[in-house]
Amino acid sequence: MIGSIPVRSAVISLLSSAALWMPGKGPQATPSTLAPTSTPAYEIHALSLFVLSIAAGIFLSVAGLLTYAIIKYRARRTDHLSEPAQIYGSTQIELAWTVIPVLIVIVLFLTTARLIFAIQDAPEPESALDVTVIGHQFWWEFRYPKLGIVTANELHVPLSSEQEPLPTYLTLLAADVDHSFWVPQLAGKTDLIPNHPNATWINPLQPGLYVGQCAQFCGAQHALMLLRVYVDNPDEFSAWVKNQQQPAVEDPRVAGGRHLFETQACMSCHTIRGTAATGRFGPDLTHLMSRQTLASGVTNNNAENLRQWIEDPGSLKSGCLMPAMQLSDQQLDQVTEYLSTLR
Ligand code: HEC
Ligand SMILES: [Cu+2]
Repeated sequence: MIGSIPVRSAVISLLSSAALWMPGKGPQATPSTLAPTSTPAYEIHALSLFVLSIAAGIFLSVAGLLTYAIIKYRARRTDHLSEPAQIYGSTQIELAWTVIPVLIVIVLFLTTARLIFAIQDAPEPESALDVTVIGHQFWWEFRYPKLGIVTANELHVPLSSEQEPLPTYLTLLAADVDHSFWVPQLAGKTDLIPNHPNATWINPLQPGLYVGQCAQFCGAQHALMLLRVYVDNPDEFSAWVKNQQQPAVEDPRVAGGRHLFETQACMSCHTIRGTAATGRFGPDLTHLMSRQTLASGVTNNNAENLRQWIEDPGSLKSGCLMPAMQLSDQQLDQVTEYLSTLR
């Protein structure tokens, strides 16, 4: 029944999924390994297509031979019910189906190993940006040692290009348990392991927001440990850097909220540069309002959600490691107003 509707729609869906394998035009709303926009991701994508084509070749020849045998040797009314001739072994066939798969496995192994080493050993160019990524249950800390910036959950990096490469080199550390840094359009997964610094790099060639997430089960809220990477044009990036380097905004109108923050336990878990708060257990809040989301991407960053988060973090991210601080309504308003000034 070739050409009947089920067959036709199957062919169409095959073709449209083939279109998905085309390199992406830019950032995608859903993380995808099929739309790479950064050097290591391109190479991984090309390798995966190579592996897929070999697997498809194997599938087609096995399925083809199987179909041939099923049709050619199907039961017929004229069959005698006698046993077929019993043959023992064939050295040629046995050799062929041992040697060919071994060769295929060797090719797959060598091409994969070569790519892994090529990515890992890529020399870091002078122009590269260094960022230290620290995985915490259940949020990301980003430190830019040469720029004196500390931020959380939303990583900003400059746009790179073939002519002027501006890659970002990431040192990956963990504060507690294993995590895994994975932004599929930019690079392969790399784990963050306590006491074992790892490294990876990205070289994004198209601007925009790339999403990803922790890809290692690291505890109750592993699934809400989301990652956002903003690939900024040069002007945007230097404006962002300039703002992050400033100490926290001081607005006398919210002095009450600031006083509360500095006298509650908030200060022992969070840093706000220029205040008494120097805690490192939770995210740096010096420029909290420069982030678009709260608590590693669980919700939009606005006054309403911020207040709800401070009142009861578990209502947005149950099992997270920030306690509900039992503040009164008035205290909640004051602290929210204060944090809302930290642009
Ligand atoms: C015991 C340590 C601890 C205390 C005390 C604490 N926090 Fe947190 N806070 C955290 C942790 C951990 C996170 C990250 C949670 C997550 O994303 O899983 C966090 C996240 C936040 C965030 C979101 C930050 C971001 O980058 O999205 C805000 C805002 C915040 N805390 C405000 C406060 C305020 C205000 C207080 C005091 C009323 C407070 N915290 C007290 C540990 C703490
Ligand atoms: Cu994690």
